[in-house]
Amino acid sequence: EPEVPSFIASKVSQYSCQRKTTLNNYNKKFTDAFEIMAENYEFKENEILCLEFLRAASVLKFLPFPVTRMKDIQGLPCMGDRVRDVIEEIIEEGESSRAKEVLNDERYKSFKQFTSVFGVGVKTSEKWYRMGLRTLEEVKADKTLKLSKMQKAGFLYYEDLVSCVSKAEADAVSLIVKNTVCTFLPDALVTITGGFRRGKKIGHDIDFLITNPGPREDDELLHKGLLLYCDIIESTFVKEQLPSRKIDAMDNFQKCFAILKLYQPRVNNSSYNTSKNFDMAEVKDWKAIRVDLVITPFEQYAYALLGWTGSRQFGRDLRRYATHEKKMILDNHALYDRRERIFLKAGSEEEIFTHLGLDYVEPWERNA
Ligand code: DCP
Ligand code: MG
Repeated sequence: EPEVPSFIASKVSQYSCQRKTTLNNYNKKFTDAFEIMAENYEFKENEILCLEFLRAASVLKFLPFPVTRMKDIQGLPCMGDRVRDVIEEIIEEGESSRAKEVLNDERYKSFKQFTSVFGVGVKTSEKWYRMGLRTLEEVKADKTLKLSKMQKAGFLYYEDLVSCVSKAEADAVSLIVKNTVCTFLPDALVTITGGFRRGKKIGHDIDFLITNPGPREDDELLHKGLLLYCDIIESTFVKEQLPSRKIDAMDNFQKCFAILKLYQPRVNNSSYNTSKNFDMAEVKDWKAIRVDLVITPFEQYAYALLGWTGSRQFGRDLRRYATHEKKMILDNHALYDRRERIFLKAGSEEEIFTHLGLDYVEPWERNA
């Protein structure tokens, strides 16, 4: 049988930061089911079971072959009973009845719709669901609801925002952001992070990291025009503050969850569009695109880049590894060595891996 000879299940690390995970997933059948289970637990705010399924998904994404028998997962980490039950059923039946139940569950379906709106998270969904609301149409029709500025923008540009961002759109936006930033800060470094840096061809948003070498003059950058919608979060980072221990820590950088207006060349379908009566004004020639802009001090750039490149699971495991294997605390700003009681400086991602005693993992190998 075509088994990869160098693959030894018992040597697979429980930490995804010690594995190389490309976008080449041989076990999508399984990982899709796990991600549905995980999302349902997230909606129920059951972090433990959510992480159990996300970790299992991440292990199967790393496997260099498709799982076809229970023997294939023998010795692998993160394969608890709940996970094994789902795998077994998919092997035998071709699909998971539990994942299917979730997809048909009323609460899950409502939360899935609600959280697809920019600015709506689990907390808001919970509130709407308790009020008896079930669909986005019902939410929109309820005039007693007080929507935040972010949620109003989310509904206004909903269709554009749920349609994913392509690599081509990311490249176009990248040029605009770079040009705009450089007119204010000529020496600034602008880097695409998130899924696109990991080689993904589509994403739900485009993440940028902006830093300015030399003296800090970037505070005003986000306050100058460029954006359709912009929610600026001021930096709350205080010098010498210890890294956060939270598993999904929100960082303290100045950042902006924005919606950008991307003008697109109109698709010119000459047989229809040349009509004299064709009203050009009615054709929307732009698309709303979600963009995260994160401004980082130059000394923290490497940590911010590592954190914002993700994947989320890769970041969680880096922090868990730092805490449990190295007695260090890692977040998007810094790495603190608790034994030595010092902050470890890093000018590149490679140096952070070295501080942690880890082999370097390339961005496209962080799709855990
Ligand atoms: N991130 C972070 N802190 C936050 C938000 C995100 O460290 N407060 C990190 C984890 C993510 C990365 O930034 O991996 C980018 O976040 P996204 O939610 O945009 O995730 P991706 O870019 O990986 O996926 P998508 O294609 O859905 O945008
Ligand atoms: Mg992203």
